[in-house]
Formats: sequence, C-alpha cells, structure tokens
Amino acid sequence: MTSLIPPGCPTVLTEDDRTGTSIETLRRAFMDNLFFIQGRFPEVATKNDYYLALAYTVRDRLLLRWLNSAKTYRDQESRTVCYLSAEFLLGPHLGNNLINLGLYEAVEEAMRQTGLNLKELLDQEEEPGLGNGGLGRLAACYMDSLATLEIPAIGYGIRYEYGIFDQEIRDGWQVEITDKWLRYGNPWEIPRPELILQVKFGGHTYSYTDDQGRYRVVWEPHQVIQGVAYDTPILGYKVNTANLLRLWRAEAVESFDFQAFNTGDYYGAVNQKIASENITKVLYPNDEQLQGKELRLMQQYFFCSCALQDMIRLYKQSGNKDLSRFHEKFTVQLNDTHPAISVAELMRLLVDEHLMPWEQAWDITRQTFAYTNHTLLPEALEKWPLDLFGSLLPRHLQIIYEINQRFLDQVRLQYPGDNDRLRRLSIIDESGCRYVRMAHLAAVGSHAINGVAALHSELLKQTVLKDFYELTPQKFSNKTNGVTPRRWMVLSNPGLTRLITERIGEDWVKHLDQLRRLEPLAEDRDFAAQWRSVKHENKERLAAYIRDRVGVTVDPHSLFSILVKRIHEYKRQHLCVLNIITLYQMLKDNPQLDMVPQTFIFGGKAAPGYYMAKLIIKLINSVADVINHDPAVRDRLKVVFLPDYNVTLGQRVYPAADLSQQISTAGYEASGTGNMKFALNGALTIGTLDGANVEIREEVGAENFFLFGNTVEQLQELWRNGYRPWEFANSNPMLKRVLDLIGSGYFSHGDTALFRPIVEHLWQNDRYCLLADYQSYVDCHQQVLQVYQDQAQWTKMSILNVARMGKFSSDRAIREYCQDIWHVEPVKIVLPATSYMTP
Ligand code: 8GP
Repeated sequence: MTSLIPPGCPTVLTEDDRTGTSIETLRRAFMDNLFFIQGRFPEVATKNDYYLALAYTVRDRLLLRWLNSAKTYRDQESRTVCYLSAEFLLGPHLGNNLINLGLYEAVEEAMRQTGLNLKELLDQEEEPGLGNGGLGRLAACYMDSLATLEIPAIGYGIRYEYGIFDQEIRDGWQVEITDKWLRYGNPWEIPRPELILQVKFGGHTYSYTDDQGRYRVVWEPHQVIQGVAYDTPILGYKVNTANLLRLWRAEAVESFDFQAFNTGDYYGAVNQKIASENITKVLYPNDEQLQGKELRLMQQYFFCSCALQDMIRLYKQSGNKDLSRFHEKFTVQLNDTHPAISVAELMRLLVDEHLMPWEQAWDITRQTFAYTNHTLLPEALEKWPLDLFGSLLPRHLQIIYEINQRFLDQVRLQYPGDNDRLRRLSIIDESGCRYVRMAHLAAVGSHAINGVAALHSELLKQTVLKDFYELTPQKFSNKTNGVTPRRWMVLSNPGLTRLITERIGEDWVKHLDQLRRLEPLAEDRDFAAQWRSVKHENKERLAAYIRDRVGVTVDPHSLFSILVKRIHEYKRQHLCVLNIITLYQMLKDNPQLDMVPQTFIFGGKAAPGYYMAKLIIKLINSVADVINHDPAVRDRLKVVFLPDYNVTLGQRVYPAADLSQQISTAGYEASGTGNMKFALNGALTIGTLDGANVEIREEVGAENFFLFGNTVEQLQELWRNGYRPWEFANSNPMLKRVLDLIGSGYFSHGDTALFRPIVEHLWQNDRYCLLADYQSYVDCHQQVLQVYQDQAQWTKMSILNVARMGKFSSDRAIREYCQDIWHVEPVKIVLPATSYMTP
C-alpha cells in the first residue's frame, strides 16, 4: 500500500497535531478542534464545545493506538476474547482515557494555559449508563484490564439510545427521568454505517433434502432487522493496546417495508420502521429481577446474532475458508445468561448457513463458549415461555430441542432410570407452563462455568447448578471479581494515589499486589497523618457536593458511613435504617450521650416496578428528614440520600468513605464489587460473610474487618427450624421499639399505613433475615464507633486494608480467565516509527 502522505511531506511525524503529546501541541490541537469540529471561536464557545474539542483531541491519540492494534491482530491472526454482555456500564471516558494515555497532567496544564479548568470540562461529560449495576460495571472493568494486559479482545453489546434512567427524589420518592445520554452527541464512538448485519425474527421453518442428499432447514422470517455497528476504542493503561467495544443499534431494513409503502400504507410502513428501531431504544432497568418481555428476548438475540455474524466475518477476512477452526480464533465469554441464546445461534449459523455437520458444529460451539453466573436469586434466573420463544425464534427452538435431546440421551447413559434428574437437567422446564431455561442452555453449551466469588461458586455447585456440577465437575471454577485500580483509584482518588506513589513508586497501578509494600508504613506516624489528611480532603469535597446537591450540611469530621448500590431487599438498606433509628433512640433517651458524630450516606436506584425497593428509598428519606431536623440530635447524626447514584457519583463517594456498609443476607450477594472499591480507597468494612466480603476479610485480616451476622449455614439452620422473626422482635425491646416507631407514623407525619408493608413483612416473614441479624449488627456498629475514637488505630487499619487489596484488581481476575478458560496470550502493539497514516 502507498502512503497517504503527499510526496515531499516529511514522513517522520514526531509531534503532529493528531498524535503529539507536548503541552504546546495539545493546546494547538484543542483550539484546532474547537474551530474545525465545533465550529466556534473561543469567545462564543460553551463549556460543552470545549469539552467536545478536548474529547476529539484525546480521541485522535486513541485512534493511533486503536488502528495499530486492529492491524496487528489482523496480521498476526491473534486469538481473541469476545466478551458478550447486554450491559457495559463504562462511566465517563475522558478522564479515564487521559489517565491511561499518561496525559492527565499535560492536558490539565494545556487547559490551564488556555484559561480553562480541566475538572470543569470533565464534569461536562454525560456518562453512558448502558448498564444496571454490578454486572455491567464488571464488564467495563474487564475491558480496561484486557487492554491493559494487552490481550486481543472485543466487547459486544447493545447501543441503547436510553441507558439506565436518571433518578430524582421528589418528596422522598424516586422519580425516573429518561436518560438522554446521546443528546449532545458522543465523541467516543465511531459509527460504521457500512458495517450492517441482518437479523431475522419470527416466521416459520421448512426442511428439504438438497441435491447432495443433505437435510436442510430454511428459516423464513416474518421480520428482518439490521444491526449497525458503533465502535468505541478501549485503551489500556500506559500501553499501546486499544481494544474494540462494538455496540449494535437496530435499524429498519431499507427495502423491507416497500410493499406496505406501495400499497399506500405509508403509516404502516413507518410504524414498521419504528418498531424495528425500538429493539435498541432502552435498557431494561431491572437488576436481578427477571422481566419476561418479548422485547428483551429480541434485544438479546439481536446483539448475539450481530456479534457472531461479525466474528465469522472477521474469521473469513483473514483467509480462512471453512469454519472448522473458529474456536481457535475466538473464545466467547457469556456475561450471565443474557447472551446465552448465542449457543443456539452459533449452531444455526454453522449448521444451516455454513452446512457443517451437527456433531462438528456442536464441538466447535462448546469449545467456543464459557459462562459466568452472577446471581443465585431464583427470580433472576432467566426463562422464556415456550410459545413466546417459538414464535420469535422458531428455528432456535428446534435447535434447542435437538441439543436437549442429545444431551439428555447422554445423561440417561450415565444415570439410567433417573427420570427425576432428567427433568431437573432438561433445558426445557416442563412443570406447568413450559419454559426454556437459559442457564441450562448456557451450561450445556459451554466448556467452562464460573461463579464470581469463592462462596458464590460453591453455592452455585450446591444449588442452582448442582446437577450440572455432578455431571461435569471439571467445567466448574471460581473467578473472584475485581475492579480496575485505574478508574477506582488513580482517576477518582488522586490524593491517595500521589501519597502511595511517593512512597512505593507507581508500579502498583499495574501490579496491585505491590500495595503490600505499604504495610510497614502502617506504623509510621508521619505517613498516617498524611493518610488522614487525604481522607479528610476527600470528605470535605463530598460534603460540599452534598450541600450543593441535597442542601444538607454534613460535618467532614464525622464518621462517613456509606451504603451505595442498587436498592434491593436482599442488600438490606433497611437494616442500616434500623440501626440509624436505634442510634437515634439512644440519643433521645440520653441527650448527653457522648456519641461519635456520624453521617450515613445512601445512594442507589430501585427498579421502577419494584415497590418495596421504592418504599425503602422513601423510608430512608423520611427518617433523614426527621433526624436531620431534630435539635436533640445536635448534629451527631445526619442521614443523606444522594440522588442518581451512578459511576460518576461513585468516583466521588468511594474516596470519601470511612466505613463501607456491605450488609447483604449471607448467601445472596454473589460477589459485590463496591466492597472492593471502598476498601481500596481506605474505608473499613462492616459486613456479613457474603460474596467477596469473605475473601476481603481473609486478605485484610479478621482484626481489620467488622464482621457481624449469621453465616449461610446458620441461616439454613434457622429456616430448617422454622424462622419466626416475631420472636426476635418480641424478645428485643430496642428492636421492637424501632419497628413500632416506624409503624406508628413517627417518620411519616402520622401516616401509619405508609411503611406498613415494610414493617409487616419484617414481623411476619422477613425473607432476608434482618431481624435475625439486627442485634449482631447493632453491636458490631458500636465496636466501629469505639475504634473510630482511636484515630491512630483506625488509620492503621485503613492503611493495612489498602495494602492488602492486591487480589481485588480486575487485572488478577482477567489473568485467571486468560489462563484457565480462554487460553489466550498477550500481543504487543508497536506503533510505527514513521507516520501514523502509513499502514
Ligand atoms: C451482580 C451481583 O449481584 C453482584 O454481587 C456481583 O458483584 C456483580 O453481578 C458482578 O459479578 N449481578 C447483577 O448485576 C445481575 O445479575 N444483574 C442482572 C440483571 C442484569
């Protein structure tokens, strides 16, 4: 190929405007983009113009790495990880890309010289909220680590036009506002209007024998929709690797509605178009709660089909003719069951469209896929009514029947006569209304299955996938989650980052285990004082934000106790409320009580249709209202609900926490990742033996962790003996008083009905065992207060927590996936020495 550079031009471009990194070049490139992309003189430019001009300046530097990564992978035919996820909760790009490029300080200075403040420009970015919570955010951390570890990878997902709703609080209630994140454009994505794939829905199938005697099935769809690719580069930390996140948007097929159009049904034709585009309109805002909606199944199939077709396209591009080595080129991770339909889709593509024999196709399929489970909650396990499934994906239903029949034949050989086992293992749930069980499809079609924390992986083997474990124990493993230290420390906590780097160098950002070198400093008084002052500054910043946003004044000297995550009964935000009311009662009983001043901070969204979760938000706000205005409390207790908790807000919150609340019912939180972000930022944890809390406690040491509550085994025992929550309430005067106070209307202007559903549920049923854990939690919290009074001791524990968090880097998690499941190696990306434009 010839160079794009005209003859006579210098080819050694060391400091051109699109790739150069000196402050002067960055400044010039920025002004250039303001003029030529935003079309603005500085005098009239808005903050958003400035943000976009800067974003494009940074994007140019990404593109250099991105195009060279793609070229290297193509040339070397690199084995590639494909991470299939219905959610990628990325958070804002600009700051993260500056950190990963190593350009944060240079750009900060370039902006300063231009009379601008980088922080203000960063605040301009509307985050892409293309996920609900833990699962989506994990996918984003994993994309960061894959690139940082120089692993060839593609993330495939959905480009929702509306991400997770924005939350407002009105009169204490959650109100959902549509998230128009694309309103001002998205400078980080590159649309690929020419990269279009067709996805079929509905209709029927017929079969025939072709002239070579082969049995063929043809699927005649009722509807065809096209997927358009939108690409976002994901850069690794201080490496040249920039991987691809490819999200698909649904579009009407241009010619499809011609007939309706020609017969004069203009509106019918337009409606058809709108219906097609609806598929990627909106993210389902449900976290760990199944919603068996047709549109959701369409979303899932839509992006999986696009992803697999795209992989086949890429595979063929590198000269391979038949697909017999597809699994050598690609390894595909299914992020929960949302992409599980991929198993049937790959079979369809191989068998129907590429005429591969079933057995060979099945071999390839199983070697391609691996499945991660993220929840044990029965209401979150996806299953689709058979008639809905069959009417939308008739060919896939046939394929699933075939997979199931062959699978059950094998089970029969291993367990002759065990019909009960067959019934339990079957991909089709035959009890009552018949369903396709997606977890079973994923398990049968994958060569590896993992949970996301040690305890969760064990429980998975004992409960929801027990029969699969007995059948193929070798498929099962644990991969404890991790978080990226780039976003969750370097970007969000520059003060602590600086302090740590001063003492142990900067290696820890890529090798989080290096934090161990902080251990000796836990006894260093000078270091401890600096540690405390960083935390205090972070708390001051959060306090200022709370004042601006919520109008409540909180004291940065008080203990900041924080609980941020999706609102769910199993996560037990209301247990924290019971403790707050207990503290409040203690202050009311004894106004002179010498109590450590405390600020309780909550944040999180409730699924719009989840009434109890919404009522818990109302309860928190109602309790906050009473306590914050009661003069008897004298500011020793403050309660704040931060609206619209998202990634951006998380970046403010984690660095400012003293105490991390991880109080789910043991056995329910698969892993948790907020728990890791808090501890990494120096908060101590009060928590149950649930999810990754167990491993965090193991790492930091039992003496540096506030443990309370029943274990999984103790709770099982409790239920076996018949759990009677009312006995806990009746035998505990303070607990009873707290429940009665809520029920009496004390926090609801005398309205005794408002919180009745919560109180009655706790008395009578208490599925998540709040009452059984109440006393232990309250006692443990008192211990927290005692230790907090000894600031030297608290700081020492905080330093040791951080020093021992190495395990919880997403780099460690990704290394484990690479070694045990994906069998993929890093590929070094070298930038061309001459010109970025010469391929
Ligand atoms: C979450 C788990 O609840 C959390 O414990 C874990 O840390 C996280 O996944 C990452 O592994 N699960 C979900 O977010 C989840 O199941 N969401 C589905 C509804 C989308």
